[in-house]
Amino acid sequence: MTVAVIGLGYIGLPTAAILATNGVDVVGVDVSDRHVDAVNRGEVPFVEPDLATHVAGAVSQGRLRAQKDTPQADVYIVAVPTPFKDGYEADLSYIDAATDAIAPQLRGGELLILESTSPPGTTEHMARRVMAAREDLSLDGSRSRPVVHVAHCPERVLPGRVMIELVTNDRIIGGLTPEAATRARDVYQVFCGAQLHLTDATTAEMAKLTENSFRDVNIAFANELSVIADRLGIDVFELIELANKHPRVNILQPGPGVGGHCIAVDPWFIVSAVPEEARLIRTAREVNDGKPEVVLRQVQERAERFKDPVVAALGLAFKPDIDDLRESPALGITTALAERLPEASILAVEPNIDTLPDALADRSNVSLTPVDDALEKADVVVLLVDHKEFKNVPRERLMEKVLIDTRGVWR
Ligand code: SAJ
Repeated sequence: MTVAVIGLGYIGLPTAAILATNGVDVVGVDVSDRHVDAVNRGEVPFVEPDLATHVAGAVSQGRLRAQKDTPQADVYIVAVPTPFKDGYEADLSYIDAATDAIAPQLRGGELLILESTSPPGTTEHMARRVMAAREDLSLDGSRSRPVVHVAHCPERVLPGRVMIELVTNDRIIGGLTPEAATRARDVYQVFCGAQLHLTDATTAEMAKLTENSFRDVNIAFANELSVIADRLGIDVFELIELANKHPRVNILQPGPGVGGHCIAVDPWFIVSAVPEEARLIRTAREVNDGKPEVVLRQVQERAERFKDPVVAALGLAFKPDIDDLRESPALGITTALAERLPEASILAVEPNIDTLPDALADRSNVSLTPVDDALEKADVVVLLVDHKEFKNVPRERLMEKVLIDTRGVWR
């Protein structure tokens, strides 16, 4: 079996590597020279624990190579981005480009798996595109034409734990036909030690979007509680801790907003598909997207009590103990503080990076500062990310500071 993995990003490369280290011949395809060259050297172009060992091993065994052209293969796994187009609709152009490159390579008998998180109906859209390009083929053997099997198997691994969760997470496999689902199961069985659940393609697409929407709605509940608790003058973290003592209550944690490229994005694909019906999911998105403004106002209001205030913003990443700043509410809040408080010095503390991102680098009132210095100098301290370095700060260092702890780590 030869597998071509299209897109060597956060999901495609780990999938390619784990197939290869389990004895499958894998060709990785990517539009980026940097990614292709790095993989062929046995290197990884981004940070993910244990991935580098898998890639280096697979390349040195001759099981994994990367290139820019789409080859002939028995199985194609498409793992390309699905960002927003205008508004909140998904941009399917990367999926379309991958599909158009695969279509001419097909001979009949191949399996085409879409892994990218996608709005309902995308797998069918992809199959229709293949059929439009290749009228000599079919999806089910009709009119005696050779079959191309098409399935959707969404990724559900947590960044930072990808190499573990690829093996330990159950997977949902949706076939356009039952045979497509069965064939896809055989592929994932190569490396996945958990259960593989078969269904149709649209249910699989919705399952993925539903998982992330569930988390988003539950974080929105916690974020709304944080605003309510503030108004009532009580501690939201204590409130949630106490409510969670009930055997059937399990509230998530509030924060400065929801970041990353999954939970803040995927629910909109449901809202765009069924805007009338998806009322709670839309509201949850709005609540979470509104939380950075709540934090900003709290900081602004307190900083304005000082002349030339020094504000320490602890954390820029979208979640703890990673260097990923994409869609990060902490980064957004720090940038807006620099803009709204031109007289203030903003000390940005992010132990996981060496240089400030572009959004902050040009601002004369922002500097990347070690945590100790920032705590020494600051009048106002806003904790935005629960990095381990901040949890360990001795409490006496925080005395006489104005504190805004959005994650409840210093309670
Ligand atoms: N967050 C809170 N409060 C919480 C939990 C999270 O404010 O109680 C915030 C985080 O700080 C962060 C955001 O939510 O800003 C998202 O972080 P996360 O750790 O919940 O999730 P992601 O985006 O890293 O990964 C999610 C996972 N989905 C679910 O847990 C349902 C992962 O399994 C998916 O594979 C991934 O999205 C994806 O690629 O879709």
